[in-house]
Amino acid sequence: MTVRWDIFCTVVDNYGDIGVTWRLARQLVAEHRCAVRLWVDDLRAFERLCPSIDVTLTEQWQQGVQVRHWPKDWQPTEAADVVIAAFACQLPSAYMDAMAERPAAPLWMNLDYLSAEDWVIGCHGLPSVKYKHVQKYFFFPGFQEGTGGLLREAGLLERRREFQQDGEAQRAFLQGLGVERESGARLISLFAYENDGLASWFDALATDARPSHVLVPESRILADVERWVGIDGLKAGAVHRRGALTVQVLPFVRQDEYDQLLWCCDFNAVRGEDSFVRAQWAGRPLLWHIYQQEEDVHLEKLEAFLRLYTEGLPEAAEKAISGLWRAWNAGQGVAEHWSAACEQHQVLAEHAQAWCQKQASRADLATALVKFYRNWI
Ligand code: TRH
Repeated sequence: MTVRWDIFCTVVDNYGDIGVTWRLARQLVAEHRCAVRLWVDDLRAFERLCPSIDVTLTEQWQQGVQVRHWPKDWQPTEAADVVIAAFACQLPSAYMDAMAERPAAPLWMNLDYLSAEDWVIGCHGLPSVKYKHVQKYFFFPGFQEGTGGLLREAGLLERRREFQQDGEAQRAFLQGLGVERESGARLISLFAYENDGLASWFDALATDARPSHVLVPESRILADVERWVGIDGLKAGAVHRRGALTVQVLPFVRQDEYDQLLWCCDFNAVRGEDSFVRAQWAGRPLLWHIYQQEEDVHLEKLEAFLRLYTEGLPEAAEKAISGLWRAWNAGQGVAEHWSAACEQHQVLAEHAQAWCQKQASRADLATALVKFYRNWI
């Protein structure tokens, strides 16, 4: 019997909420034959990752997923067998009543934000609150045994490896974005929040002996890029050269194309949650701009991840990557740290591959969710 899933997503800001839930919904359909309704309150954010979304529709099918606009004025609907509230979003009260009225209560889970902190292991899978007799559970993604794992589609690493070995496929992909890769140039993708440290990084790249080509999808960091370049209103397609650095603005691409962009680059600057995980699956060195939280709690999350990620690295490489990440997240100058990371590039590149393999040896998040449901019934 097909298991019916409802995934609820409120777009708080940015693209992580919809990015994660859209990825999960597709995987549950494609790999676990689930019937999935994805309820999203902001179809415009969704449209940026998936341009085939029609923002005027209340209901539509996309890649086997039933996408439903989550209206403020909720209309009665039957509850599914498994209900996922992504990132602690509040379900409509009429829907919670529908859950309680089912002959058999659904499995209700909160899919939490990703964190490398140790406490996650102790909380993953625990019961949370109850609504009437319907029990809610915590489901935590994570990097360690005892967590829900990371989203990773079947065959992802094989597809990535094939693409990375196929120079022609990469050239054609980049050409489609208007990018001509100069031979010998370091290719870098840059997706980040506003960051005062950007100018110091670009200065270092511009005066470097090796040329760099930085690809910047239209996003929040663009204002800092404009300041450095000295031109306002940069749009996709804009190319600026200074010294050894070429900066090129890209359009915001489809989610699967973003993967390919990461796979092409020698180094990826990413942010938030989903792009951060995708950069790890790219198997290349990365720089993470973590989502800022009140009272700087994000800095503890950054340190927790660094502790795990740098395990086994020689001291010089560990210092180089940690220094770079800390400076970037503090919005400080990164020139010195960048140069240290470049010196360690080979070690960091091998480490990125090893980390990716280690993470891929564990069950992926969609499989873990399905297993959680099977064990629960
Ligand atoms: O957009 P984000 O900053 O989202 C954030 C984080 O998830 C954060 O943890 C959360 O608290 C906050 O939202 C509310 O970064 P993230 O998570 O990387 O999501 C970006 C998504 O956009 C991801 O799915 C990749 C996708 N993307 C594209 O599809 N095309 C693109 O060109 C780019 C740059 C990204």
